[in-house]
Amino acid sequence: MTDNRPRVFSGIQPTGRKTLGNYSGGFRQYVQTQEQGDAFFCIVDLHSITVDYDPTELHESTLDLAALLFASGLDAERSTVFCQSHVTAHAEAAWLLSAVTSYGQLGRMTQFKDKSAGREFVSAGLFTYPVLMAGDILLYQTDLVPIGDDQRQHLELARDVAERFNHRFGETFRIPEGVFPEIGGRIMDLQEPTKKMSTTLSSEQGAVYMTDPPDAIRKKFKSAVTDSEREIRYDPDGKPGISNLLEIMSVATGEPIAELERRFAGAGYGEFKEAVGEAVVELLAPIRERFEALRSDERELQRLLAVGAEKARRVAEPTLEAMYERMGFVQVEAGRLFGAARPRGL
Ligand code: LTN
Repeated sequence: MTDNRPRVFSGIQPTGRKTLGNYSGGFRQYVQTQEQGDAFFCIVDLHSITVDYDPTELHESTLDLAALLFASGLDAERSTVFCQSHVTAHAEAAWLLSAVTSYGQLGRMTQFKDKSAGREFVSAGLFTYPVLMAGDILLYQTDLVPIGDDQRQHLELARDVAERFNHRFGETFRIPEGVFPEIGGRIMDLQEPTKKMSTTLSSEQGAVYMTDPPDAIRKKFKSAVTDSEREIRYDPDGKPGISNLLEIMSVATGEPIAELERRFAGAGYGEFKEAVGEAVVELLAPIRERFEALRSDERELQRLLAVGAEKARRVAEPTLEAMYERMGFVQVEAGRLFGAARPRGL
């Protein structure tokens, strides 16, 4: 049986506590796309070593993220959820693709410039990060990549790399397209609504975390910063605080913003903020419960990740094989073995 659904791939970094912004602009899309396509969600642990990190934290955050992805509704039967480091093809593809990646283009990546600015130590990995990401996407013959706006430039580089490879070595890769969230892609900080809600930059009160307990969520919305003009109307430039809350409420309940404006016309800010808080509690409480259950069952998490890795290898390996062959490497056996037992040196 052939599968004509589009192939979907996205990567998520196992670092930092995931916020409501990550849910709204990421996890929510993943769960939706799982219904529409043959979807792969990769915990990109190899990307996380490109900046200063702590091995114990990486270990814990990787399991946290896996549990959170399943808790948010990704289904191991329908989607492939796996760790990048479990599929060695990723690291190999990155090296091969570095041959068709321009040094100049890597130097123009705004994320690299931002993350390296003023640092005493900048790893080579931070510079080649987009090559690893291109490999992630291209190994799976991906059609669609759900990502945030901040990843546009990296996706563009992946497309350039694919085209250059295809041109130089023969048609090997599909050219992927980005899918960007229409609503909820920019959830703002509750205390500083002109700044994006961020794991690293937001204050504890400014960010809502996906695993915050209900009372913490209620408190954060109660103290959310609003605007001086007392009217509940969507106007991100003039009324960033209220607009952000409207957007959050729309994400949480699925109701269009226009409808919410009507529903809360004439309501006070206090009442509105409380309603938004309740909606978010309702959204996140079941996710948190599933997260706690799964996170405390490490054996089950490991099993799910092993299933994902095996499925991912079967899809990635043939692409990697074709890359080696077309680039002129000597093949010693028809086909290579799947999995950890595959000897490369023979
Ligand atoms: N760079 C991305 C994470 C990422 C990714 C990918 C996203 C790594 N590989 C492949 C989509 C496809 C980020 O920081 N959000």
